[in-house]
Amino acid sequence: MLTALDGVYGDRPDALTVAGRATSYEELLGAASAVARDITAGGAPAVAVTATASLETVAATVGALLAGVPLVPLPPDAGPAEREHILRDSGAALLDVDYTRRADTPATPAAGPTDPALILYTSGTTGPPKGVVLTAAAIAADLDALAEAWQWTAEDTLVHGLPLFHVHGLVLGVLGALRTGSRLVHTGRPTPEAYAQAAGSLYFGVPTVWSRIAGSPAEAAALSRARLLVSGSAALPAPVFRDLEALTGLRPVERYGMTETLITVSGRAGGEVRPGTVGIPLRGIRTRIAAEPGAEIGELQLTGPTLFSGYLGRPEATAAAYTEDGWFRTGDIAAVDETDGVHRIVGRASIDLIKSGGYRIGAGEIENALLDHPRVSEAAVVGLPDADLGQRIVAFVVAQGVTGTELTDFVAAHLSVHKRPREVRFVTAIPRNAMGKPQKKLLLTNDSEDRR
Ligand code: MCA
Ligand code: AMP
Repeated sequence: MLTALDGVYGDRPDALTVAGRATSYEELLGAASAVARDITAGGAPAVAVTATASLETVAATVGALLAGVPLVPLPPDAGPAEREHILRDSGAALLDVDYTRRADTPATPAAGPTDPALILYTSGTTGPPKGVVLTAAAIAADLDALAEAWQWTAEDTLVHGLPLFHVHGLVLGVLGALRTGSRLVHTGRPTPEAYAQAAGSLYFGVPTVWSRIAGSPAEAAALSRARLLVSGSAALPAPVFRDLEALTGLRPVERYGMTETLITVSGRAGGEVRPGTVGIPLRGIRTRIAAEPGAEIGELQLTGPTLFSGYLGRPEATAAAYTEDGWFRTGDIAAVDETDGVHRIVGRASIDLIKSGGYRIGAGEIENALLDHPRVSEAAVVGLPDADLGQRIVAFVVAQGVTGTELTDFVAAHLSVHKRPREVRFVTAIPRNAMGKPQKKLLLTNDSEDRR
């Protein structure tokens, strides 16, 4: 699975650099093998790591793959409620990784390709996050298809600074480098300055990162030496696309995916790229649009070898994610160009799934956290358009004797910092229909309430 660790691409002291610390494949394999031995000795059904941007997280991931025990990466900014939920739901034992401790002999991989390799927690419209189970086979199929689409090879230096607890940063951004043999520079944080300094050939970012780079012309100009800029996790605004092209001479390639499906549709290196489009299906992926008769847009559904094996311990939720004839329902609304098959993501079917800074956040989860505050009697959460984040989380609450900042800090401490509302609006009542269901569409348009 991790071809580079087999030595086929050679080695170098800075094969990987994470947040300023460089390491070779040999050192990584030694550290990961020591972790693998601990995992095997521990006997837990899954293991977790606090997924800071660090070599320790990389060693934990590789160690778990070698031991054949699924890894659960915990968001490092998660509060106690979110951490406890993830650890309890997965049954994972928390790893303590020391990167300086190395095994003398490399561990031999113990897992088969169809065993679970990663369990990534992701939000639905309601309730706490669910564990998405991904096999090594699904991950390998996705990485190979992406390598083909992006002409991604051991000649590349991949640069990004994305979090290591999601598909984008961990699967593409770390396992992708270890499978293709490309050098990896993880910048710690995805700042324009760090991206400019890293001198890569291939860059990954979420639209918020690209928008910040487009707003920093000197740093953007340094990326003109790159081969390919890739954007994903949310829609790249057309003005950002154009600004990047003007500043770097490169037309960024967009790709589309989900935690449950991995990356399924992408633009091609060397191919024609149009702003606002995400390209064509990757090798092995079939897509279809479930549209009403006469309509051109509808839900994007897909099948292929990169799909997850289910939500951990939730067979009903897994079954509900598929159509009767076995296609995965993405919940995204899309259109496909009749002539060239290029896909365009138009939006999401549910108002209750928010994408902010590339993070997927369920409105229900934030509402439940707010309702846990003793001063809050009602809460409705929506994503409002935001120039920097794509959408920003706005909480409408009925509450007394508490400030917006206190409620923001409450959510940041209980769930995670990146799930905090960026704005709290106090209202006298949440608009509801005759059934008592919040009418969130009214909240999206009604901007007249008090802001505090
Ligand atoms: C602010 N901070 C706080 C609070 N307010 N801390 C505690 N309590 C508060 N109330 C602090 C934070 O700790 C942090 O500190 C600092 O403020 C900045 O945080 P924040 O404003 O949240 O960060 P940002 O600058 O807005 O983040 C933008 C970002 C980030 C870097 C683009 O959103 C990001 O990394 N996004 C990537 C998401 C991603 O990888 N998604 C992929 C999902 P300090 O700076 O000290 O830490 S996978 C997926 O979607 C599919 C498969 C796909 O297609 O890829
Ligand atoms: P996640 O589960 O965090 O992996 O988020 C998956 C969601 O991100 C998808 O269902 C889409 O709504 C969104 N997404 C990912 N890539 C793109 C893209 N290139 N354009 C628009 N939306 C995207």
